[in-house]
Amino acid sequence: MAKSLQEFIVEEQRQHGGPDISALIFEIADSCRRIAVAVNRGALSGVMGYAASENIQGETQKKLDVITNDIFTHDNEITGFYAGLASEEMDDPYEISAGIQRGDYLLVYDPLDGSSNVDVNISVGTIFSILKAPNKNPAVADFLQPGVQQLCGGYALYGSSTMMVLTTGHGVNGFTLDVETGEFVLTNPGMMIPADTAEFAINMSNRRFWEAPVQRYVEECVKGKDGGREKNFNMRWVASMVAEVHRILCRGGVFMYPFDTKDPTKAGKLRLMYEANPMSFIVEQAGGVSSTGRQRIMEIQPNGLHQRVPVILGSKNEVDRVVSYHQGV
Ligand code: AHM
Ligand code: MG
Repeated sequence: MAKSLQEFIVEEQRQHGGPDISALIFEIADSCRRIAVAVNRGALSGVMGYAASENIQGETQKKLDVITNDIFTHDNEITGFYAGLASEEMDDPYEISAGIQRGDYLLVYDPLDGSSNVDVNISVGTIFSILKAPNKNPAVADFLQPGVQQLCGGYALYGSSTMMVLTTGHGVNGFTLDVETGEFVLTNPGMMIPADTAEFAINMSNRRFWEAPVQRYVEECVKGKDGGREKNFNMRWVASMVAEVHRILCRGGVFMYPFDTKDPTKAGKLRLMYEANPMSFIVEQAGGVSSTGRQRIMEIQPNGLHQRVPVILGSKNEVDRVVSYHQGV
């Protein structure tokens, strides 16, 4: 009989010890199950389109961004496990309401990643990261921990099926939601990213804004055997990081949202705390590599909750190649 998420996490905890975050993971999974329902109902709920608000990054929020943020925030707040919560969709950390017990952990999340895809019925996801809280009344600075300090990184993918993929530092495991029982079931144990790949993912429309090392790498991939590479490459771009990382976990690949000069005030598009760190934890635990091109992402000391970083992750040998092109540049 296939193992449920609950059974698996309890066993993993028993085997490896460390802080017991099993109950935190169950609640997150349950919240993602509820978000899956909201996402799957799609246009039936009348929640397609834009809300009349912008998030801290000046991006117009989709109605579902707001709804999923409310679900995830509320569900996890009331557990009493957290001293504070921080979301891509909220300017400042969310303060646990008076009357709710404050716990020992911090939760940071992007409740609906890839939300530009939601109106066109393409996969989206939730990304989350659990950190230890240094105190019960955390300030912004308490959230700014490098990715190596994460206790758990994970995502839920709302695709043709709903999946939950996570790591607590002991490998990466994937669970599929059985919609009939409401349970996540272990379907992809010990996920590993092959070291070699012939598939890359990047938003090619930004090409003129990239730095020379990424220009060089992508140029080589496009030329393939006609341009000095030993193989020809295929390209994919879903515009949902969760779907992109999931594909790479299933069959290898390299995903890049690199440094670009499109907006000189930003170093890239993706956010360190909500997107880059949890995904880097997963990718590294699956044998892959995750870098800005110049630095291991999980070693970056964050300087702000909504900080953006360049992201190059996936199959080891290809990411190593892109990183080597950055040397001395
Ligand atoms: P979001 O969190 O506002 O949805 O933005 C993050 C998403 C990633 O999932 C994806 O990799 C990227 O933005 C897509 O960007 P682009 O619109 O340039 O293709
Ligand atoms: Mg988002």
